[in-house]
Order: sequence, then C-alpha cells, then structure tokens
Amino acid sequence: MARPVGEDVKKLNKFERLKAEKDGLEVKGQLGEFARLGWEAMDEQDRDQRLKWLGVFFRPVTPGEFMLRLRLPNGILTSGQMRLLGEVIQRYGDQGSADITTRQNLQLRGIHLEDLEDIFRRFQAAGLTSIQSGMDNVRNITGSPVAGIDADELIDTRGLVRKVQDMLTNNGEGNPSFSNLPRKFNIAIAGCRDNSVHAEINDLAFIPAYREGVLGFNVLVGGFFSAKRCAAAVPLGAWVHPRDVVAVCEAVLLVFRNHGLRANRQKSRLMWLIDDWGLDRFRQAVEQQLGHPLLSAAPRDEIVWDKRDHIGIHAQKQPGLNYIGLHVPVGRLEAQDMFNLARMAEVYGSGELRLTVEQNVIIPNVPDSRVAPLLKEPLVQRFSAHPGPLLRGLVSCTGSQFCNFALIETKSRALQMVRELEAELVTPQPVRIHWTGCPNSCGQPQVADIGLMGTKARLEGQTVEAVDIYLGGKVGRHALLGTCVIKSVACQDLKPVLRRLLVEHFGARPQEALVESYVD
Ligand code: SRM
Ligand code: SF4
Repeated sequence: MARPVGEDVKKLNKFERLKAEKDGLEVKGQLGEFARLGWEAMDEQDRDQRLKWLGVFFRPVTPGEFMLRLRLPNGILTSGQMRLLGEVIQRYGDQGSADITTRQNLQLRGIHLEDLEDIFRRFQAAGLTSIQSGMDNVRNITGSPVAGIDADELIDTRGLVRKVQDMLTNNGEGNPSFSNLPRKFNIAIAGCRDNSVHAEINDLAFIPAYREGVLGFNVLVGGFFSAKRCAAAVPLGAWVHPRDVVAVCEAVLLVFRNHGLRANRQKSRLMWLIDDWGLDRFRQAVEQQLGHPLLSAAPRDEIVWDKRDHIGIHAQKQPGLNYIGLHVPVGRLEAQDMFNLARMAEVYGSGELRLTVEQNVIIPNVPDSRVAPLLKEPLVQRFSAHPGPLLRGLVSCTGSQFCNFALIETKSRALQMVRELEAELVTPQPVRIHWTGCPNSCGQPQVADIGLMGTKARLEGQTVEAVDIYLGGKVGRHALLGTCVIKSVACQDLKPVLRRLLVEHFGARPQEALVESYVD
C-alpha cells in the first residue's frame, strides 16, 4: 500500500486512518466472507467505505440494496455489455435500475452483496470493471462521446483514455499504487473542439493544442467542486505530446499521492496542494517525477466551439454513417430500456453505445438508410432525438431517492418541473438546467445556464426542501463557472421563479402570448 509521506501521521483524518489500517482493495478477496455474513453483520468500515474501492456503495437510504458504479472509459460500451448490465439489475425487479452519470458512466442499483462475486466474474468475462470508482481513487475518465466519429475532431481520445485507465487500475484488476490518494481525482481528455467533457472542472485535463505545428494537449490542473469551494482548473503551462499523456497522468498522480494534503478532508483536492506550493513548485515536482522537463504550453488551444449536446441525428466523419443522440430523461434506465438500447445498437448501428456527461446515450454508426427506421422504435418516444428545449438540457444528480447526502429530491422533481414549464413557455433555444441535491455538486449546477442546488428553507414555521439558484455558467469555448444569485427558494415556490428567469434571461415567452399574437 502506498503510504502518505506529505504530513505528520498524527494529523490524519478518520478516512486517512481507515486507509492506513487496511487498503480498500483488500476487500476484493473477502466478498465470499461478506456474502456469508450478510450486510448487517459485516464490518461497518468495510461495508460503508472499503467496498467503494470495488465500486460498491452501501446506500443507507436502501440498506441491503447496494449501488455499483462502473468505469466506462470515454463513456463507450458494447451492446453485449449493456445487455449484461441490464440482466444484472433485472433480477432485482422494481428495486433494480441504472443511472447514466455526469461522468458519462453507469451506476446500477438494487445490488445484493451475495451476488457480487458472480457479477464480478461476469464483468471480467465481458471486459467490464468497476474497480476504484469511488472514494479516494481516480473516477471514470471522460473523453469526447463522439471520439473517432466526429468529422471535426482533432484527436481520437479513445485509446488514450483506455490506456490511462489501464495504467491506473492495473488493467481493471486494481492498482495499489493509486488506491490511497488524499481524495478523489477527476481526469478528462478532450480531443474535440467543443470541450464536451467540461475540462475546466477536472483535477487534471488535457485539451487539444498545436505546438510548433504538432497536435497535442495543453494541460489544466486543479479544477474541482466541493461543498466548501469550487475552482476552475488553471493552466499548468505545459504542452504534452499524445504519447506522453499516460506518463504525465502517472506523474501528476504520484505527486498528488505523495504530497497532497491529508489533514483536512475539506482541503485535500489537488487545487489545495497547488495553492499551498504555488504552480511553479507543483510543475517542478511533476517534472522531477517524470524525469524530464515539460514543454511550455502552446500559445492557444483549439477549444474554439460552443459546446454541443450530441442530441439528434448527426453525420459522422465516415461517409454514409450517422450518430443518433437520444435524450434519456435525467439519465434513468430500467432493465428493459437497456435491453432495447443494446438491440437497437445491434440492429441499426455497429453494436456500440456511448454515454454523455449530460446523462444521455448515443447510437453511433447508423447507415443513412437505417436512420428513419431507428427513429420509429417505440423507445424513441421516451428517449427522444428531438426533446423540448428545456428537457434537452436537463441534468440531475441522484438526490434523496438513493443518496443520503441529499437535502432534496431531485430527479422526479426536475422532470416534473420542465414538463410544466415547457407546457407554459415557448423557449427559443435550449436552456441547460442542472439539479444537484446538495452542495457536493455532483449535478454540476455551476456549469449550467440555470443551476439548482438543494438546500433547506423555513416556510411558515416548517423546514422545507429548497434550492439555491446559480446563473452564468458557460460551457465550451469560454467556459465559466456560474455563481449563486438567489438563495433558498422553497421548491414549492420555484416554478414562478424559474419562469421569470427563463423569460428575462433566455427569451422565453408564455404560450398564451404566442397564441394571442397569432390570433391578432
Ligand atoms: Fe458525486 C459523492 C453521485 C459526479 C462531487 N457523489 C457522491 C456520492 C458517492 C455520495 C454518496 O456516497 O452517496 C454520490 C452517490 C449517490 C448515488 O447513490 O448515486 C455521488 N457523483 C454522483 C453521480 C452519480 C451524480 C449523477 O447523478 O450523475 C456522479 C457519478 C460520476 C461517476 O460516474 O463517477 C457524480 N460528484 C460528481 C461530480 C461531477 C463531475 O465529476 O464532473 C462532482 C463535482 C466535481 C468534482 O468532484 O470536483 C461530484 N460527489 C462529489 C463530492 C464532493 C467532492 C469534494 O471534493 O468535496 C462528493 C462527496 C465527497 O467526495 O466527499 C460526492
Ligand atoms: Fe448526493 Fe449531493 Fe451528490 Fe446529489 S450532489 S448525488 S445529493 S452527494
């Protein structure tokens, strides 16, 4: 196990002690024992924390029904993998479901402890892994969801993202070199012109840039959200050739592992170390770890487009082929949806599926002649290729249905709210509304046009569910984090507030006004 060397061990917080006592990956060999004991009797620290090193999350809201978070590099999976994941949740009946996450990944729900060994055997046979997807590990590595098929892409990131994951996880087996980081760590590798991965909110991000005519990446570091602080990533001042991306990821992570701050969990993300040291010292430490100096950054990067959402029908770079982006309301999937998506990918495409950070799904490689039949599939009634302007940009974190940190229910409320608003308003362009159930910001309200962060408010002597409202988030070319503009709006009073914001800031007009002007 990698020992923290940066600070005095006495100053370690309780999670550091937990990791020092027993590495999270050690529970891998104990699944049979846990199954025999049952979730009520097994060691609580193993159950509530260490299982997260295998991607298995105890849910206090649904005790005994665990959540299983995968790793899907670049958000890509095969129809066979999607079918297998559907089968895993199908056996849990109504308790089984899945969510597409804001890191273009999947989480399965309803999982029983006694099934884990079998599930992991099936994952291994299917080339899937959930290893090190929670707690103080590197999260799913994001890349453009249309890598390799985007006519305008600069670098196809699929191989790179996969190589970085394989390095970090020891090909999905688990890698003790990176199983004791000071905190979670997010990596994104953008190969497109529109920053479809939200590079600026990752601890380490690579964005395409030409240096002396060679295409590689400028490097950003330190982006993160937390309840205490949110920070956009800053340029490391370095340019990296694609062949060096894996080595740079490894070097940055080793510096973070060895020197990251571990005393206060609220101040452990990479940016706090960069603040503590200054960027120059941090960069020098990365160079020392790498064994050679980094090249200076390219003068400009190639993120020159506004962000696309990939919904709808799009011609690919391969002539005659299209990718179809389907909108999955708040990312929620049932087993039958997963079977249908797998079948549709095989019947109309090449048997591949892709996920986006907006919690939607893409079916790539659909020949021109197969587009119309695909759009007639019953599932496309629900997972539309042409959703309304508010539904289209809707994102929501898990919220109180399954997450014990949540201060509010998010997913059903988010859907209900946009349905009502779409019935009342005509909005000229899509508006990205992101809901997040608490200040941890998993639903990324700071990157939204309108961000809604769960909180509590007092209303007529009662404590009620409420939101803080964020505006000004910009994505793509001039990415900017939104800020809180209105605090503590009770959810029951939210609709008129959102209606007003949509009218005043996004050009929405009441349906009646349009009808009246038409009658005039
Ligand atoms: Fe998150 C913790 C769900 C993306 C910041 N996040 C959690 C936990 C594990 C808390 C828990 O144990 O219940 C949530 C699990 C709930 C559940 O049952 O689903 C949870 N986070 C999610 C997901 C599923 C939200 C979603 O509906 O899409 C996303 C899973 C991504 C993945 O596939 O790995 C998810 N979380 C994010 C993001 C967005 C991103 O990565 O772009 C963030 C903000 C960006 C960041 O991390 O810098 C985020 N999650 C957090 C934090 C605050 C981290 C911090 O430094 O303080 C926590 C709490 C923590 O780690 O202590 C947290
Ligand atoms: Fe849970 Fe809060 Fe993250 Fe939503 S933002 S999934 S409520 S931790």
